[in-house]
Amino acid sequence: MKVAVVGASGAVGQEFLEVLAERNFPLDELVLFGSARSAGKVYDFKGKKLTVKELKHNDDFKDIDIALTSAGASISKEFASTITKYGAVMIDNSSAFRYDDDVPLVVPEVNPEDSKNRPRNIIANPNCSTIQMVVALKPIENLSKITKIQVATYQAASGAGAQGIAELEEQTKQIANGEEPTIEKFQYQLSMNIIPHIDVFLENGYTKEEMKMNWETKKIMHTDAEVSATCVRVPVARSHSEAIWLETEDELNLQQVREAFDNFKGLTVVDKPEAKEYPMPLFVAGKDDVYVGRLRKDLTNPKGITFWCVGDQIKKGAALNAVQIAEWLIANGEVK
Ligand code: 11C
Repeated sequence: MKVAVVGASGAVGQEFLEVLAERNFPLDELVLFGSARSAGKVYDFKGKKLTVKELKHNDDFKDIDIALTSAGASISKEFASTITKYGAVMIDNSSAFRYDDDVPLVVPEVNPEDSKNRPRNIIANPNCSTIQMVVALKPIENLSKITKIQVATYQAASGAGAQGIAELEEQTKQIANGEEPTIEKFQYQLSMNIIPHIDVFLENGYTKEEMKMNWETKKIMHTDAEVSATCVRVPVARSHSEAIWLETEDELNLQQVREAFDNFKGLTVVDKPEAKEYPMPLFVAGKDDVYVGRLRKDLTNPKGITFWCVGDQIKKGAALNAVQIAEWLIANGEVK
């Protein structure tokens, strides 16, 4: 098994290396690719030094079985045919192909079988805020069809990459020193603030990040349920949090939902409010699972459930989900 990581120097690229090593992913060779700027950088993988190659339109992907790509949508579009030309499966973390009918959009806990139908040999990894939400929704959908979803997100600086985290840290130091904070990645100062604006505004008044949660949930869960989202950037380094309200066709009791959460692989329930135990981004950072808590009935709707959900945005929200797709392909004989 020969695996490529494209965008190796980015926050998600670096997380790919961590996750592949941590899970002892069955590979014989790992090849790193990046821009001209990151070509030549050397990273450690399981005690070996790997040098980043420049991504070019050549035959470098000839023997690659799986390419994990996270270099932005325009690079993914430009290089998709170069990457897949000789049969490599491209698992793409960008938004380039997510809404194409001939590209499956996959979260292994929810719709792994969709990975089989990939005429272009591309599988798209969803947006981080969608991934963690659908992992939490699936066990409820298994009990009764979800008819609508409302969500407010609290998204970490890591969603804007390594530079996003660096900007938050830098601003926090600058403010402590009485200096003017530097603003480059975010629309406003993020430290000591929250910003209700992620990605661009669309004609319907929602941002693209908010509509991604709508479009992607429908495609992954094969549902027509609408998602109405408000996505907000908060001064947290990594791990996105979400307050979710949903309605189901049948009225569910909390015990049923709690058991369904407990028994669902990929979810961890932390829900002892009397002991001040609930998921928080500080403690979920670096964890594989999506964490849920604060489960209760929605007081505005007898068929409504509300809960709190936290997931590591770089891990389950990006690198880990893509690696789990790769593991599923191998386990199911889709890649040999
Ligand atoms: C953020 N969710 O938190 C974004 C980052 O479509 O993969 C990931 C964007 C995407 O800013």
